[in-house]
Amino acid sequence: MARPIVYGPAGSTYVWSVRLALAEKGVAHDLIDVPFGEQAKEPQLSRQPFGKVPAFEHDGFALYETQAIMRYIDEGFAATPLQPTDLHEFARMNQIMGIVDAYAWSAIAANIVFPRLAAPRFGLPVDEATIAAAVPRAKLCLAEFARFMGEQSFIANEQVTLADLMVFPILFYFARVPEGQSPMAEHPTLGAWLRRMEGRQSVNVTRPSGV
Ligand SMILES: N[C@@H](CCC(=O)N[C@@H](CS)C(=O)NCC(=O)O)C(=O)O
Repeated sequence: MARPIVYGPAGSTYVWSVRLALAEKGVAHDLIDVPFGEQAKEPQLSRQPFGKVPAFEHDGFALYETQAIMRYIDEGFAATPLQPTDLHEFARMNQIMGIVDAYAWSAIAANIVFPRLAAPRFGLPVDEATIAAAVPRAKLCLAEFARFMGEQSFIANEQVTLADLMVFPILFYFARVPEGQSPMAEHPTLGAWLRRMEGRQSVNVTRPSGV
């Protein structure tokens, strides 16, 4: 069986989530970089017609949309399942993944982390107004993640699920920008979870260089 291929930059939160799912399943993969600014151009546009990363390929089967890719990986490869069998935990995992797509990625990754951390590296101005406007929603996302996690070890239940792998890259970066410091401190259980996640082998082998 061929190694899966992930297309996208290692630093992208969604790319990282896909690679974490592969690493959690113990599946070696190839990463083909799509540098910033190239995602809406060929050849990436043929892989992901909406001009985003990641795209994925396995045994000639092409797929895009992070949630679909992560579910493919979990269903398609052996090793410990990353989706709970308990109905309520399964639903909670799905809900959290939906929150990432609908609210957390845009508030935290696109509107705070990107302008604060990445824009200066690309010679772009830091959009302070966008950052400030996104903070309340970012805080709400954290409050909800902390509420769902409660006293559990991971966000949807006692084991790592796809929800943890989607939330992790976003909070990893958020904890590293000034706007993330006090919201993260308000939720010590999230800080402890972040440290637990950072200790996992899957994180170590996929961690983007320079972060
Ligand atoms: N719905 C897509 C979203 C992917 C996405 O937004 N990726 C970001 C990088 S983390 C991206 O490609 N941004 C570039 C852009 O919006 O132009 C998925 O789930 O894969």
